[in-house]
Amino acid sequence: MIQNDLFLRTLRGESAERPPVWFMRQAGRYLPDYMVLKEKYSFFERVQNPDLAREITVMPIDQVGVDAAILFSDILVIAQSLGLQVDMVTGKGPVLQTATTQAEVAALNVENTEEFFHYATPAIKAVKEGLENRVPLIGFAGSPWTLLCYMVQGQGSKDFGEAKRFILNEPERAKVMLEKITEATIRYLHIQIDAGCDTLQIFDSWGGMLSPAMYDEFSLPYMARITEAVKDQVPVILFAKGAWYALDKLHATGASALGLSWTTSPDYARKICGPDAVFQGNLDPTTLLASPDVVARATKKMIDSFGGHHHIVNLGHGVLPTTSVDSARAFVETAKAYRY
Ligand code: 1CP
Repeated sequence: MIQNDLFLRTLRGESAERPPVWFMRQAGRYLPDYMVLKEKYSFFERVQNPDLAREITVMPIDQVGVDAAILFSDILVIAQSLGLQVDMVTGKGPVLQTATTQAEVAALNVENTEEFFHYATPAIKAVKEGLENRVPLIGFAGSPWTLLCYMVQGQGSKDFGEAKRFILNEPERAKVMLEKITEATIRYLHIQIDAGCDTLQIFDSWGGMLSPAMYDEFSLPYMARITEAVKDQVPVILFAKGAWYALDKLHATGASALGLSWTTSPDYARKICGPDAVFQGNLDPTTLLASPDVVARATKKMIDSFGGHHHIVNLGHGVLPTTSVDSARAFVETAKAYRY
């Protein structure tokens, strides 16, 4: 049994004395002790070595006191498992081998999933040991559309113009690719569940870059398939950043909670999804660049705006690398001191 099960109870729609709190990208980026490990080991060593994965995943539990842990890994591991080279380049971010031609898309190998992820089970088991049943562990994957963005563009981008050109010019080939990513993702999530992840989040970080009609065609069906494949085993959180127009359809997938970015108001989300929906979010991450007392006031106001129930406190996107540990703690402590 997990000692602090506030997060799991909230995901089940049960009432609670206060909202649970964790934040996206809490396991890397801003903690000084993480920076030391980052200097010493490559990114994929940190992901694949069970001792390093445990140390990094548990760090924010010990140092900032969040109510849930998120496995240290990256969404781009699915691109690797399908056979593409991924390099994390210091100062630049991820650089990927791309797949756009018919032959390159045909070569993406779903059958390699279990063999590629041989490291994941020992890493997750080590993390669970390190957590000592204190808080639940969140496993995760990227959405197929967000993965396609990187696999076509080859790196991060402001507009993912190459990825959009690809789905416009080659919609059928794009769908073959999205199918393959979906299948590999479902297999990988089953590995995460079997190894001990208590819940899963799907990051559709670039969902909101699509028009509503394009979202219905190129992202939603694959998010729905993934949710359907795992939701009877663990609660699923869908975070489609900026895709406020799809909230009703994302809710209809049967996911346990929906993540909101800071551009979506809780009032609007509750109106669209009804009073029983559970939401996660949605403080603007740049707020944490302010001083701790400003952060505390803004966090309290944000929690108030969710109306006193069915809420998981989080940011509206990942924590920024320049965030101070004191401001991150002010965010967490404000949520922990809150009472409904
Ligand atoms: O060595 C480093 O520290 C490199 C920075 C880094 C880190 C810490 C990358 C490269 N990935 C990660 C870890 C990571 N990524 C986690 C682990 C848990 C945590 O930090 O709490 C998670 C959940 C992710 C998810 C992820 N990776 C997303 C979805 C969430 C989001 O922020 O939108 C995305 C889009 C990525 C891609 C990625 N990986 C790394 C970077 C710098 C990026 C963004 C690239 C870009 O588009 O510019």
